[in-house]
Amino acid sequence: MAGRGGGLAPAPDRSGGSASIGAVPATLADLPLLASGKVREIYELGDELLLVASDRISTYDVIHPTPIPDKGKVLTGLSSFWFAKTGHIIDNHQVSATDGVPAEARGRAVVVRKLAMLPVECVVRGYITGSGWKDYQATGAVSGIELPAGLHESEQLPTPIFTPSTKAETGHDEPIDFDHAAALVGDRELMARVRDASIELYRFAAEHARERGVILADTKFEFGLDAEGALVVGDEVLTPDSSRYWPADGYEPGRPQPSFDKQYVRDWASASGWDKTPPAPAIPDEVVARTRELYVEAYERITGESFAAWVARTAAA
Ligand code: PZK
Repeated sequence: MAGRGGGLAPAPDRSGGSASIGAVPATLADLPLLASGKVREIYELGDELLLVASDRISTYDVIHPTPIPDKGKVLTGLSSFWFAKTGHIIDNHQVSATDGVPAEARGRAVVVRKLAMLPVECVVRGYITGSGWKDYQATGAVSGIELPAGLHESEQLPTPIFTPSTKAETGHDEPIDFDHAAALVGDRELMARVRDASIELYRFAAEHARERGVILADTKFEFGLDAEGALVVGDEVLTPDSSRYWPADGYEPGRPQPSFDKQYVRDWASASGWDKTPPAPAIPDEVVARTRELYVEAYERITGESFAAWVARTAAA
């Protein structure tokens, strides 16, 4: 495999300003790393970007040293599925899951258009849980939206609500109200379109998932403006990492619900005696295997196609 270190090969020429590069880069190591998140990376790819999902998993906000095989492919396949299904609601940044994707990243990476990202996290909640439940208990409201009295933990809300938050560089995102989000974006009319698109995407996905036995409790979107100034949804959408998916079977308001994908790891991690501060413990083989199965099951339930079909569709020639 071609490495970074040899110093024999010249850097690929990415000048010229064409919309896409000619040859597919051999390896990720050949690409400039633009940003690294807890579980994924973004690389420069000529005038476009390569968004790569890893197999890393976090519980209680800490990354475990043990990967979940195929998790990155499942998340990329799910995001790609939703992008393809929701173009009637809003345009998205995805260009291709094949053309331009290096062989080693096939299935877990997509080429995307560069956007000017808006500086807010666009959360939609259909159920009251997590930090929303905490805020509701403390104040009766979430992101400035007053909710009915007497809601129970994990209860479905009368209507989905838009609860934006700041994008914290480090630490946790802070909930903000619509006015604060509009001020950060600098355009109230644009922010209203972001809110409406977010709620419409949530409604569409939650209805689709519910027909397949899965509750989409809440989700987070990121939007940007493309080269023409058009509003576009970016990042990954409606994946288990950006959303709370619950099995509909056994749903019962009044308590926290088990996560479709991560509950097995969380339960094991809790029982292990780990105090939930870094470093996270290694995950035993049987917990890894069961969790991988749950990710694959989520893909297959939601998309209605085999996970093997996604892998085959995106494999290098
Ligand atoms: C962009 N992020 C967050 C995601 C990370 C960080 N289409 C785009 N254009 C410009 N910037 C971004 C995107 C997208 N998506 C997204 N940061 C920049 C992020 C994944 C890994 F390290």
